[in-house]
Order: sequence, then structure tokens, then C-alpha cells
Amino acid sequence: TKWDLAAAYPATNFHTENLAQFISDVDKASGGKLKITLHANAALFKAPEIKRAVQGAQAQLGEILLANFQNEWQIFGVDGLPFLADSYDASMKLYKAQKPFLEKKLAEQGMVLLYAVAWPPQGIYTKKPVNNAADLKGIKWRAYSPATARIAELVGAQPVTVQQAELSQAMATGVVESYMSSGSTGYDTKTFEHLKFFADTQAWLPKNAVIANKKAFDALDKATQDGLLKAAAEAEKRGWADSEKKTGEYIDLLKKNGMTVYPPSAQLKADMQKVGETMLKEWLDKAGPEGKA
Ligand code: PCA
Repeated sequence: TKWDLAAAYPATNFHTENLAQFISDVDKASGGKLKITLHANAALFKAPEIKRAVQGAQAQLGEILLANFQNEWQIFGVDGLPFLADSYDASMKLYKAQKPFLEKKLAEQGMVLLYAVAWPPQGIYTKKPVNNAADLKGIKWRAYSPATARIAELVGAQPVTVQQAELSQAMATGVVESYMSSGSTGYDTKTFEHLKFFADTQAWLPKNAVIANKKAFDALDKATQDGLLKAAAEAEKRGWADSEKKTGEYIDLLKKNGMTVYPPSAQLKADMQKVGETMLKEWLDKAGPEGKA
């Protein structure tokens, strides 16, 4: 059996490297019966299209950024809310609460959740140091999700949605002059060539999820399914460990490449926490009883 895996991040990204290991483990576990081809860097489908592609079996497997799909269903975006879960421990707890809902929703949509891994904590990239939220007023702000666009609105920045595959170019052409993301993405996109400051706010840890088309999964023999699930469980464990371990390494790489990394001032922290409180209220209103649960 030959499957395609659509992914949106570059081959050297830690999520993508984890996918490559997962694919090799599946090959071994299935005795070569399930061969998966990895299409990194949004080569097969752009990030926001991957979920639908897996649903329609244009790709049997895909890696999606869950928070991208918050407008479709609020629970997808709960890990994108500032300061709701801002450490690896809290993020894992949130994932455990979210997981049964994710599995149910994806099953209804004809998909299987294989595993999910958190990105390193999110901070603010800018051209000049930022002391408070007012310093972000009017600047061009790259958003990757509904929540990151909402943050821009709340601080008075100008949001423009750009996925990671197009981010370097958007910075080079001046379309983007600030954004929130991980040290990993700052490094992968060579943000230090354009923006020199990173406020290490550690505001949230959004997750990538690896999903399979359910019909394609059901068509596998039992032993291959078991091998796939086992490899997925290992990839999840390995991915979370890598993510946490690499958080500091990425910060060091940013510094090595000339970026100033600084802790948020008390005022910036308070301002961003207020943004988080507003967004959590909005989320609870929209997410209804499922969100409360
Ligand atoms: N990197 C991805 C999503 C979250 C992250 O850390 C990005 O910026 O597109």
C-alpha cells in the first residue's frame, strides 16, 4: 500500500524530522507493506488545505496545525489561546482534555487522529523592542490562525494571514514586520535576517496533529493498523520530548544569528494576559457546553 503524507513545514523542522522517523518506523512495523511518501513544506497542499485533502483522501495522511481550524469548530483552537496553557506540563494536560473531543470530531469527519505534538512556546518577533501592547499599534502583523489574527485586532496591529511556507518572502517584501510564533519558526524562516527582536513571552504552545483518512486506515490489515498506531504513539512521545529539548536550542540559534531575545516587561506581560482573558471569554461563549467540559 502506498500513502502520501502532506505536511506544511520544511524538511529540517523538528515536526517534519519526526514524521520522517515515524514513516520509517511504519515501514519496519508493517514489514514494508505500508510505504508512505512525505511531502514537506506545503509541496502537495498548502497548510489550510491539508485537512480537507485528508478528508477527501487526496492524501491519506496529513499534518495539520489544529489552531488553523478554530473557525470551523472552537475546540480545534483551544491550544491557541494566550496563557491558557503556557508550559509543556499545562499543554499536555490541555491536550489530554482536548483529545477525546478531537478524536470524536475527526471520526465524524471520516478521519483518525494518530498523534499530536506541541510547538515550542510562542513569543513576539518585531523590528524594535516592545515594552507594552501599545508599541504594537499599527504595525503589520503576520497571523497564522484565527487566534493570532484576533490578538492583532486586540492590540491594534494590522493582521495579515501568511502561512509559514510564505513567511520568509513576506518579511523580505515588507508585507510582515512582526508576528508571534516559536523560536523554531523564527529559526526555520531566518526571521533574524529581517526582525531583530524576540520577546520570549511563552504565551501558548499550539499543536500539530497527524491525521489519517479513515477509509484508508480501515482498509489496512489489522497487523499494519497496529504497527501504524504503535509508531504514532512513539512519534508523539518523541515529538513532545524533542520540542521541549529544542526550545532552548532554538533561542540560542536566534541569538547566534544576531537576534536580541529578551523577557517580556511586566507591562507587556500584563497587557498580553489581558488579551488572553478576553480571548478565553470569547472562546467559552462560542465553544458552548463542549468547551466548558
Ligand atoms: N510555528 C507555526 C505555527 C506555530 C509555530 O510555532 C507557524 O508560525 O506557522
